[in-house]
Parts: sequence; structure tokens; C-alpha cells
Amino acid sequence: MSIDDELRWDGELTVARHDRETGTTFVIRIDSTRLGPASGGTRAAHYPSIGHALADAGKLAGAMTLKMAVSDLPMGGGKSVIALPAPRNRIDSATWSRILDIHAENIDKLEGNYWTGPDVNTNSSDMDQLSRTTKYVFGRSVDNGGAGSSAHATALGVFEAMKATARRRGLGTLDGRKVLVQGLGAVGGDVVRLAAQAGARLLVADTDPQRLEAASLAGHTIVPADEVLRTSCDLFAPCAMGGIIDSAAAASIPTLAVAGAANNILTDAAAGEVLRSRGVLCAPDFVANAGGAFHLVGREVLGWNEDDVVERTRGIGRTLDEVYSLSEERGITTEAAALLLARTRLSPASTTAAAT
Ligand code: NAD
Ligand code: PPY
Repeated sequence: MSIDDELRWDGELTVARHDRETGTTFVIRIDSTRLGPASGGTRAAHYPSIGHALADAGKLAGAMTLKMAVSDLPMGGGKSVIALPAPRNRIDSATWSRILDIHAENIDKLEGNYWTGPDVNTNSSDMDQLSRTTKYVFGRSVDNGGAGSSAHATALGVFEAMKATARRRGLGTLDGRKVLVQGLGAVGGDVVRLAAQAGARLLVADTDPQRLEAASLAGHTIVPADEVLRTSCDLFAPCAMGGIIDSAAAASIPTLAVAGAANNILTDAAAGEVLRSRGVLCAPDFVANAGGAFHLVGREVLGWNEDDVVERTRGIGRTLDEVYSLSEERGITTEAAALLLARTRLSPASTTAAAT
């Protein structure tokens, strides 16, 4: 993943900055402002190279464009990646604070063309700190006037996606079904709770022993993190990281359906084709995980209350039904069908696009 290759990208803008003192590289990528200012969270991680950070930011920004379009939200797609000099848990608080201040300066220079929010390794209190330097921030803590964490809304949307996907795959309700959740974090932990309430039998995996212990005490079955793709289940819910299903995994994963929170679950279109050929029904992630965007954009831009967010998030099941019908009619993957829906709204002829 060379920087040269990664800069050959079809999005609107790449912004990069390096801070020598902390050894951190900052990337902001704006994929599209066609429907409104670009928006998407800030991810902090230790990447093997700057090329990997650029690639991740570009793919995540593209997914945000599709998420906003398919969800009928008046925003474009963007994402920030903070390429840390070490894993997040090895960064001390003074260093982290400097990193956030520099990131906020970068966002502010974009003058509202990009709005950030929380993503992996950033939270509402980080958004509070960013907001001391720039106003282009969603998801500040509630005490600080923001909408707070989007994780509950994301989890509710994923749960709706799981139900719609199980139903369409001929599994009926989740009651008694074997559901494997990978990642018991802010979203996955809530997905487990909702699925358990619906009567599912939960298999769970995480790399964090404390999270596994809590899940075990709640009566769920623990699956070793490196056994996930070999564990038989009715529905697999990836709620940890993206890029989990490539063509090889798609050819062998012992499940009937996939619906989860992670962005970019499939490595490429070919993996979607393999799943389709095996009859594994896969909920496109940019449809399934849009609950967080409904929460952040709905509450902070559109003036929605909590009930509005819940109602729109529950609608994710209906959007997926539309996606699945289109996929059946056209004989295309569910990912391709969702792309068609999103691109209809993104096309220049669409009259629903916000004037920006
Ligand atoms: P989180 O950091 O709170 O949780 C992630 C969990 O995954 C952690 O418990 C971590 O230990 C675990 N994990 C990491 N690597 C793992 C592995 N190899 N195997 C098993 N478990 C592993 O993150 P989150 O906010 O719950 O988000 C989860 C996913 O959903 C992310 O990919 C994120 O981009 C996506 N997402 C989140 C939101 C949101 O509102 N938070 C919205 C849209 C998409
Ligand atoms: C995501 O949904 O993947 C995010 O990054 C969260 C988000 C959603 C909408 C605006 C900003 C951040």
C-alpha cells in the first residue's frame, strides 16, 4: 500500500499532516459533498504504514457517503484517521491531548466542509475536547450540549438488520437461533443484549478478557477470537473491525446470514459474490450500521428527538427488505443492490440532494 497508489483515489480531498513531537500522522479524507458537508468519525489506530492509514480513511469515507445517501440524510461522506505512533492504550494522556488539539486545528481549517464524530478509539469526551478548538464536531457528551454516544442507536439498527436478514433468509425470528457476535464493545455489547432478549443463543468473541468474563457470567458461549470464521452459526454479526470477510472466508464461513456493525465487513465485491453463490445473505454494512448517523445527524442537525431517532433506526429493516428485493430481482449481490439505491440518490439528476 504505497502512498503513491493510495493517493490515486476518486474522492474529493485528502488532507494530511505530521506532528514530529508525537510521531503522529493525521489524515482527513472527504469522499463526497454531493448531498451536504462531508461527515464521518475520527478513528485512532496504529497502522503498519501511512499508505494503510490513507487506504483505511478512503474506504471509510466512501462508506460514509453511501450510508448518508441510502439513509436519506443531508450529509456527504468523510472520515479522519489518526495514525498513532503506538497502540492507543500505550499513548499517555498528555500526548493524546496534544494529538486531539492538532486534529481539531486540521478540522477547523476545512471550515465546515467536514464534520467529525466518534469512531473506533475516540469517544464523547474526546469530541468535547475537539469542540474547544472547532465547532465542526458531532457526538459531544450530553452534559456538554451534544448528542452523546451513538453506540445504542447503532446497536438498535444492527438488531433490526439481524431480524430482517434472518427473516428473509428463511430463519424466521431470532428466537432459538445461534447468533455469533464478534466484538463486545460499545455496539456489540448492546447487540448481544438485544439479541438475547429476542431469544437468540449467543456465541461471543472478543480479544479483551474482561469483556469475555462479563459475557460468560451473562451465560453466553465464548468462542476464541481466532475461531470465529470457523464457528457454525445461523447468523454472524461482525461488530469489531472491518475487512473480516475476504473471498476465502466467504467460501467457507459456516453461517447462513451476516449482519453486523463493522464498517466495510467485506474486503471487496468478489467476497460478496462468493457469499451470494453459497446462499449466505449479507446485510450491507452501510445500511445496517446507519443508526449512529441517524442519532448524530438527526439530533444535532435535523432537530430530531430520541423517538424520531428510534423510529428512523427501526426503518433500517425496511430499507434492507428493499435491498434484498432489488438483489433478487436483478440477480446481483446485496452490496451491489444497496450501492444502486445509494447511487440513485447521489446521481446529478436526483432532486433530493441538498443544495450546498
Ligand atoms: P469498540 O471499540 O467499543 O468495540 C470493539 C470491540 O471489538 C472491543 O471490545 C475490542 O476488544 C473487540 N475486538 C477488537 N479486535 C477484535 C478481534 N480480532 N476479535 C474479536 N474482538 C475484537 O467499537 P464500537 O464502537 O463498538 O464499534 C464496533 C464496530 O462498529 C467498529 O468497526 C465501528 O467502526 C463500527 N461502527 C460503530 C458505530 C458506533 O456508533 N459506535 C457506528 C457505525 C459503525
Ligand atoms: C460511522 O457511522 O461510521 C461514523 O463514523 C459515525 C458518524 C456518523 C455520522 C457523522 C459522524 C460520525
